[in-house]
Amino acid sequence: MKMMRWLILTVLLACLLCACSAPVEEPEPTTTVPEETTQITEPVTEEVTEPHTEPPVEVARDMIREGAYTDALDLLADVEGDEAQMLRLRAGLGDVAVGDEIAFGHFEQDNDTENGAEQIVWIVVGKEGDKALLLSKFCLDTQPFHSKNGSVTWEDSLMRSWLNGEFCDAAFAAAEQQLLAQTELVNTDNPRYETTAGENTVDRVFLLSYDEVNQYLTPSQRCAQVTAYADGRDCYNNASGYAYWWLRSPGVYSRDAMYVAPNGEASLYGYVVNRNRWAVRPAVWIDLSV
Ligand SMILES: [Ca+2]
Repeated sequence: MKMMRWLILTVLLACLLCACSAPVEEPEPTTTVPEETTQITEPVTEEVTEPHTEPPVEVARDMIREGAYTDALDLLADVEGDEAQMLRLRAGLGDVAVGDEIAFGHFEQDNDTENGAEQIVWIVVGKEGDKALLLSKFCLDTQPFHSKNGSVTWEDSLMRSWLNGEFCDAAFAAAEQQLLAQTELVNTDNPRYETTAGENTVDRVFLLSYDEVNQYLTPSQRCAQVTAYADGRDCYNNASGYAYWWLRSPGVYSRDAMYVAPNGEASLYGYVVNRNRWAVRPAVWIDLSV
């Protein structure tokens, strides 16, 4: 029995020693297993382009610049405002080429005021850059060049103030007037009699000068008939309806202004400025840029 206790004690001791000398196992490094996450990625959205919000007038302006006049007119059909109206007018003129006849503005012509004023027909007689020189196809009215017989130049003439005042307001609506270019007119002296033409002027509506007739008009374009309205106002015209129409250049004396006769010849001698049966054939430069 004593022997048995001894044996048990020995075994226990041995176990204890064994336990103490056993290498301490390093703890397994704890590896963190990443939780399986469902990554919520933002849905890839295509960059949404804004709907075309450029104002119609700006789109129409580009169309006109590219010559797409009909498209511009369609786009502007229901657009209100002065700018849209001006662009409609410009698009309505289309390609303006020398030799074309175009309708622009209104003036009484058939001598029937009850049906309103008729469209003015213009001949495109010149073009420089974005500007076109228009000359009325017909003699639209009769007016003296100046109110009284005396020395006068284009600058101070009644004709100039009538054309740029009463006539301009009657013939062109506000949007149409926006197309009229303020143009510096070169006023040259009479080449034969050296009568002074006075200072250059800046005008929207004017009479052609002698030099401009020679520069821009074909022989047939120099002959112009009167309208029924001008005829009704006692504007002189021959059996075929052709009139004498004033130029802004001075004649033989400073009390005279040049004119073009029914046969298309310009008179350097001119006629006294208060002559009241000579015709008015207005000219304008229009600005076609938008
Ligand atoms: Ca009428």
